[in-house]
Amino acid sequence: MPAVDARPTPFTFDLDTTALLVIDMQRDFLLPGGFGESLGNDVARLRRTIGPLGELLDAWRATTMPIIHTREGHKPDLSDCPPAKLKRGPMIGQEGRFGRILIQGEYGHDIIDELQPRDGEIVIDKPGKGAFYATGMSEKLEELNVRRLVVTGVTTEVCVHTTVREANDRGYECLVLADCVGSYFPEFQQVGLQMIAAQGGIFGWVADSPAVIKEIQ
Ligand code: C5J
Repeated sequence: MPAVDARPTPFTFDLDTTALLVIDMQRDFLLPGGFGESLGNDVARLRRTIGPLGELLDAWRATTMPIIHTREGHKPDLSDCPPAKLKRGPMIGQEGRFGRILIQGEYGHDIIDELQPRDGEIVIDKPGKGAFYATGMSEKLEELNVRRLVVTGVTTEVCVHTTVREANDRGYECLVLADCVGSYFPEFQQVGLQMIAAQGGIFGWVADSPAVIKEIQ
């Protein structure tokens, strides 16, 4: 079995039961002038993941292992957006530079051009932070016989963390790639990654993408 040099211990996986998860690499979060930036965030902190993630996708696409992309967002009538979420995120559904913010079908809701899903890759739309809540994620992973997830995307302390915690509780082993996950807040990036691998890997493992690429090429 391939073993990736990871913290706190090597991460072993096999090509039959491992999938790549790419979380919320959406224009609303990553494009200059978009939703994320309009909240006062520096999108460069997320955009640093695009290069490494592109290289990882190139290597992963040469294998038979599944690729699952997620997108955070809501139906145009916001019927799947809990009032509490809307209260703390009043811009959701409002008209932004790239269409209605975090609304399915809008330009800003879709995945950035550089990392657009290819034919045969799975796209899961999610109304929450976690990729398991109110989605078909569990069923899809069962169908694909996936037991391990290599996790990438944004943002580290929000949707990546929530998804890794959900996956951990469901028995999946998660390897989070530090150079392929991003936060608007450098301190959250650092601590968020530390939290995953602390206490013997309480939520999973952490590594960098070249260590994975080396094992799958
Ligand atoms: C946030 C996400 N930060 N994808 N979403 O609201 O992390």
